[in-house]
Amino acid sequence: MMMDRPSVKIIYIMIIASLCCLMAACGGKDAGAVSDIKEKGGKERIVVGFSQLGAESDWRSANTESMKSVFSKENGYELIFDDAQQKQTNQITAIRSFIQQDVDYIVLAPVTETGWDTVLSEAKEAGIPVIIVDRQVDVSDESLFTCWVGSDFELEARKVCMWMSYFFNKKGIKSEDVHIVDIQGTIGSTAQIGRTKGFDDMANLYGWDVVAHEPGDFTKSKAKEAMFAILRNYDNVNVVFCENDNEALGVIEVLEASGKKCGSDITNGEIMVVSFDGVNKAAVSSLVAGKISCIGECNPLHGPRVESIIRKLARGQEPYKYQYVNEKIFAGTSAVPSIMLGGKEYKVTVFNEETLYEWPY
Ligand code: GZL
Repeated sequence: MMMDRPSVKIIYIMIIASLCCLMAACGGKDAGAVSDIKEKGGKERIVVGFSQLGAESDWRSANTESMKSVFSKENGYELIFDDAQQKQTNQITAIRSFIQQDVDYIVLAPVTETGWDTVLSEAKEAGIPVIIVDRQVDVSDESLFTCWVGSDFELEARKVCMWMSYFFNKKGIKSEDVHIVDIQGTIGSTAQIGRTKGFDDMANLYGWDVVAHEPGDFTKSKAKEAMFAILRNYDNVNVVFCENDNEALGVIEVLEASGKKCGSDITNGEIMVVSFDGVNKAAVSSLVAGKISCIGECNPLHGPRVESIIRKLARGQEPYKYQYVNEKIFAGTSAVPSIMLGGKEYKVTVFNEETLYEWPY
């Protein structure tokens, strides 16, 4: 029996309507999004648990911001963020919570190097990859973490000390006339261990008089206490090696309050201050003003680097176990255009008002 035209027409409409409903049932997302979600293990979002050690410095804040801006809902992630307030026990608790929530990846910025074996074994047992970022962990079995990305802190220190050596040579300052103190970062952190080792090795190599090491915990307040103690006990210090910018700002405050001038002319009584990070705006302004003579860059923008690792893992690829970030040397003067270290030339980036204006932090 031949169907009349209206019946055929109705069937066409029903077929097209069914196809539209089918498309809508696919979530209405374009093919790209669906394949992208498939790439992320077929879930609606990738869940990342991030244990951040604290908020002690501008570097740390920039590092947190970098992670949060990358692991956003818009980018297809759910970020579970925990600020441990400088306490390893809080980080261990956070990691256990991430395991309970069965996150897809754990990212850990460890406050110090030791004490991670047990909790990382629990994460491994749960089959959750752990990415270490910034500082490192000292564990008995390197299979307890998937990989690490961060800075070479010892190299940072060697570069800043080499800059000083070039500068002292250029100004005719003898090594025995350099009386230097080290305001250390959080004791036991990779950044402190590396920067202190680089400092000690280079000071020894060049015969500088190392007057003292004082813990400054990467904070302005602790560094002020340390500098006050140094001024009470020593009267010959003419160079202060600060293991981060926040410490350097505290040191400058104390030196200026005690009537001293911060600058590179140590032959005529100024006190040279050098530092690390290059994230704190006030510190970079002090570089331009000449109150800080040299800053070893320590780049905090690890968010994209960690995401690149996660995408590799999601594709079944194996990232490098250790990934070091390339970093520069910043100075307020062009006296030392570049340094040679380990057979490699490092050009010095000279900061001025224009650089300051464009500085991204
Ligand atoms: C270095 C980082 C250090 C910074 C400090 O990567 O661990 O900790 O240099 C921060 O500013 O507090």
